[in-house]
Amino acid sequence: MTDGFQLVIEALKLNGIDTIFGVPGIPITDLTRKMQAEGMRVISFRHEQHAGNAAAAAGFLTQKPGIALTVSAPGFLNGLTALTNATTNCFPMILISGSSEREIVDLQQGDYEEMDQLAIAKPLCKAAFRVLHAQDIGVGIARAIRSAVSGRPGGVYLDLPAKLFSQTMTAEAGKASLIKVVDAAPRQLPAPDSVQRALDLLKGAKRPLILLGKGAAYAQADADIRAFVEKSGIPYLPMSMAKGLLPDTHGQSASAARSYVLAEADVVVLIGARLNWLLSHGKGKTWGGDKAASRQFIQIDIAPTEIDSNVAIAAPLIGDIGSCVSALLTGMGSNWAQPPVEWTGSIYDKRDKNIAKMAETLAKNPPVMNFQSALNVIRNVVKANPEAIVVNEGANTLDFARSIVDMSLPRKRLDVGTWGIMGIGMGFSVAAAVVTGNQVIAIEGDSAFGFSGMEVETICRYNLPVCIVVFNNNGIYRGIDVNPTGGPDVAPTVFVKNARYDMMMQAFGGVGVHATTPAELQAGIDEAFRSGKPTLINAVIDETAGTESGRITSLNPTSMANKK
Ligand code: ADP
Ligand code: TPW
Ligand code: MG
Repeated sequence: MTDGFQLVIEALKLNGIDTIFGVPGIPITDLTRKMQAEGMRVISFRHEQHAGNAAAAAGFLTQKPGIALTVSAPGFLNGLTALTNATTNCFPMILISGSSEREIVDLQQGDYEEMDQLAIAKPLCKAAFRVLHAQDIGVGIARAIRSAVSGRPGGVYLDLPAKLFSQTMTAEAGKASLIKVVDAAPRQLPAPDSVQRALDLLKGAKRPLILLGKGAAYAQADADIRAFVEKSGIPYLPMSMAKGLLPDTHGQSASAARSYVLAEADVVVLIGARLNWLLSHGKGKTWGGDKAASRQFIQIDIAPTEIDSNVAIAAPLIGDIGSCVSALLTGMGSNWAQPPVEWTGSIYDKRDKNIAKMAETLAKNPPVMNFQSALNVIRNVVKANPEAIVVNEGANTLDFARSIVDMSLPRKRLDVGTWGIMGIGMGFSVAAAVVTGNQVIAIEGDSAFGFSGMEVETICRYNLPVCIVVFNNNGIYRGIDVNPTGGPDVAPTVFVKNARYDMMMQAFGGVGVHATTPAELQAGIDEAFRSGKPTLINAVIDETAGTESGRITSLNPTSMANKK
């Protein structure tokens, strides 16, 4: 005989899923034990949100759905933020939650952790399923996997009621009920006429630009994307998680001339990037105001309904990025004309000037460490260790790190993504270390770190090669706000002064370093990378240095009102 526990495990293993991230408790404690006994890697967290974030990052890095496992109602809700964030970012993951007795939940008779989880999850993820009978576990898991990774990837909820796990059936029937998913994310070839339309438009461009988004990083079509950029000779801009798809030092990178190219380009090729708020919706001042009217877009995306979501798209190219880019490459033939040098030359001039200016700033060593002098250290470490995975969250800490720390390999940068969400830091770090085995460096604002800080115990428990650098400026954005009433409470953005985050790490046997100079920071990171030991460096940053909301202060309601 076999039972629900066993069938869930076998269905996952049959589909190549060997790692799960979760928090045990009724009704899934035994499931986690049995998973471990069956050779799966079970990474147990302190809070479900971080297990969920780990699953999402694992999904992004591997193209296989990351699995998060939680208990009912509160555990499920704790995981839901991560599930929804994954869906928003197009990362494939499956949140599996145990649930209470259907009969009691539906009559609202007050069961242990009672909640209609399926109904709550449905509008917040890509797909949601519940399995009531052991013989349907195979189908449930197959549907969850397909939903997560096919088309536009996203988060899937799978509801497994407590009763399911103890249901039994013959081992033979159980085995026969499982499904090994064939071709879970089928290639989607673009229509030949849409390829031609895109090439015709691109051919006539005087000031073309390529924008690479995290969809392009996810697609793992690295060689073709690089070939397309290089063969076309078109300058490109990476969105933050597309950094490293081509090395940031690449001759065609327009990153350091971003505002110029966005305002001036006449034809823009979007590859796995949406025209959402991060790209000012494709219009307005960022896009050159009036010039926006004559600009034309080519958009490569797997989701047809993304097209025209913000501005008109002249040449949509629907398919998976690998197939679309390879079709463009073929269609370009062997003597594709390079873009006018007036355009590329003006970009590279501006870029080189800005890079020289930045180099001067980075070389300064102000008496109190600031974002630039600290990040200069990390920039050099990442340059020397291109395989290291950078996790990054915060406001100023995020914005400065994104522009200062160059990436040179694909999928080595994980950050706050489409929502600008705080709290991904430790979950993403754990997943990056577990899934790749590479050294991880988490560049964390002190506020950002706090959202998942308890997971340092998880990092120590599994002895993961994670080096966390907390940019400690005593608060959210800065540490200098004051309470205007003069009352005893500090301002809402201010934290305990001179906090010692490094001591949190020491509490769990990890290495804690207190760094007030770039040299101390350098020594701490060097040792962390050398030893691979869990390390937290409390980097003391000038508390006056940051700006409100980092670079997105214009989105604050007060600034919006002032602009009117
Ligand atoms: P960024 O934030 O980096 O600009 P977005 O998350 O806004 O990127 O956009 C990613 C886009 O990539 C989404 O519209 C998604 O549908 C698309 N996408 C994801 N994977 C693929 C793929 N394999 N092929 C084509 N498009 C993809
Ligand atoms: C889930 C709002 C955006 S950035 C930030 C908060 C609270 C912290 C900024 O301070 P930090 O960085 O990390 O110290 P720095 O370098 O500027 O001092 N809750 C969630 N997500 C978001 N985005 C917020 C709140 C926010
Ligand atoms: Mg801060």
